[in-house]
Amino acid sequence: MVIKSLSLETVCGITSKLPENTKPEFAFAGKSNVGKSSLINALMNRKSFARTSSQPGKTQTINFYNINDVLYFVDLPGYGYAKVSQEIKAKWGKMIERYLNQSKQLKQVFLLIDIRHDPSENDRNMYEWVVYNGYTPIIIATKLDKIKRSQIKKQVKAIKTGLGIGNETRVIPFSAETKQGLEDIWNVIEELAE
Ligand SMILES: Nc1nc2c(ncn2[C@@H]2O[C@H](COP(=O)(O)OP(=O)(O)OP(=O)(O)O)[C@@H](O)[C@H]2O)c(=O)[nH]1
Ligand SMILES: [Mg+2]
Repeated sequence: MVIKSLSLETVCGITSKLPENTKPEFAFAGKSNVGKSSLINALMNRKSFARTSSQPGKTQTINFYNINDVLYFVDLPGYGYAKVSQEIKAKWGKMIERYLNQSKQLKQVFLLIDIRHDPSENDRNMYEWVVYNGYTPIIIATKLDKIKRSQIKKQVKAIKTGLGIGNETRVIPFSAETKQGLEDIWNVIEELAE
């Protein structure tokens, strides 16, 4: 898809009302610092339209990016950020839950997991949550450039085992640095956006 226009259309905080969009939405979930905003930037072909940071916890709102007036990318707040209080964590959780539960336009959830690490308890909970709400997430194994080629298969398998998923769930290795995997992700989006 050629990006002709994009805008950060809606930013939702803990208490905000969620937008009732009429175009398909694609959501990106995952631990803080896993690379959600970087993936969204890669998809939009921009360096830093979605704010990224080496400090985890940057995206603390649900951000809706309007792409070409055709679809939305939804940047969800990262979980598992240690420096945030239990109370705030619980509120973010509720906000994500509310979104998964209420969105009428959500077509696909991409759950991002760092390709170097086994899924955490939080990752498993997020996976279960998405499934509970009736979606089959696609797993994006991020930071592909950080491992050797020879390790990819093993790490993808570790992610599948860690989440307890079978071969029906897709895992797409991706690097925001090399853009490997980007086309596969765009293909999924374009197919579902029709
Ligand atoms: N080497 C490498 N670094 C990456 C990749 N993707 C993201 N990063 C880096 O990881 C850090 C976090 O990336 P973000 O995209 O801000 O992560 P996020 O998931 O949006 O984080 P929060 O907004 O805190 O939830 C940044 O320093 C990025 O440059 C990748 O594919 N390869
Ligand atoms: Mg972010």
